Amino acid sequence: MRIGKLREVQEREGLGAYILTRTPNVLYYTGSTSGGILISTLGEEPLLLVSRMNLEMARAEAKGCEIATYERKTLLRDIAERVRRADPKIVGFDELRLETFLKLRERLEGFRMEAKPEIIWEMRRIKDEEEVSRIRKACEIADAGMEAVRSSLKIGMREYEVAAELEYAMRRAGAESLAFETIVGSGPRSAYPHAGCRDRRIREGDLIVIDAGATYRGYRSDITRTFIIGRPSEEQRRIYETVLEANERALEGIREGVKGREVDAIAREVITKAGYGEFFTHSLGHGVGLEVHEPPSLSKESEDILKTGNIVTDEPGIYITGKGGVRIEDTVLVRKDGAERLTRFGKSLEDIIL
Ligand SMILES: [Mn+2]
Repeated sequence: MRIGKLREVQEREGLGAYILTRTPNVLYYTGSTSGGILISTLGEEPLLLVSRMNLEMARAEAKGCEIATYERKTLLRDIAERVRRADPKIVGFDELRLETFLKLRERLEGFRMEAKPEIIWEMRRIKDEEEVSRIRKACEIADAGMEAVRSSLKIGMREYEVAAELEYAMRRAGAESLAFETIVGSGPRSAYPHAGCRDRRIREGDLIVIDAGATYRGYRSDITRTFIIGRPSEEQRRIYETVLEANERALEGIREGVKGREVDAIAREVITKAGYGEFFTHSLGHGVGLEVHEPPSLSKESEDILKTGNIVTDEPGIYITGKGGVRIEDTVLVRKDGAERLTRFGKSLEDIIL
């Protein structure tokens, strides 16, 4: 059980009590999407405090913990009481709003409180078989969304209409929700990495960056493809091929034991050598799981060392203001000797020229 493993880590770190407030963390350790506050102390059974509204859901879903309801007025008192009973050397927590932290610290006078999100991420970043299979399915669903784009995208459509086709196909393929708000950035708007989705109509010669993902049984996927409608210009072709090479070379570099920043450097070097270094304005990738942005990070500064079971994105891009942008992104599974690409939608020029 994951919660048992958390207690082992708590023992190792001297965290007699650990408070989890983030819904994805509560889900990870209990299996319930009820949200609430999970308090793990050494000695007693973990306690999940949920709102009255979510009590039945927690009862049906949560495993390995005692369940009780809380009232907003008495929540901090209840947490403090449980924590005090464990008499911990250190009280760890994943995340607290500043105001909550200050109030709770008052109630826990005499105890040391420490933000320790890393002990959770240490576990969450290594996906077990069940998690991998859910993310694999979320990636298949996202691929189905891209197929729908390829078969429906036409000149004159508005960006939100393209998003609608994609999202409908993902729902039909089993998405329980979107992994995040779909990005459809066309023409000059493709140069905005976070373009969102507007009412602009697609025109001949546009680059169209589409970044989307699905959630399947809590787990997410993340894929970006850039489509070109009509005959690409020489420059569009050069930019596209540079980003594709960066994406593929980085993919070849991903394996257990490699540092996040080393993989970022592989992609960055390809783009810099082609003369576009200054236009690759973000990091190469991030972990994906219950959330769409998780550790480990593939960035210039990242000291994260990749391990078997990490699932990360590989998403280089080039963005030229006024002209447009290209991003190509896959979700990939880190293995001992290499990476397995979980998003399978084609990315050669033939696949994306419409
Ligand atoms: Mn991403």
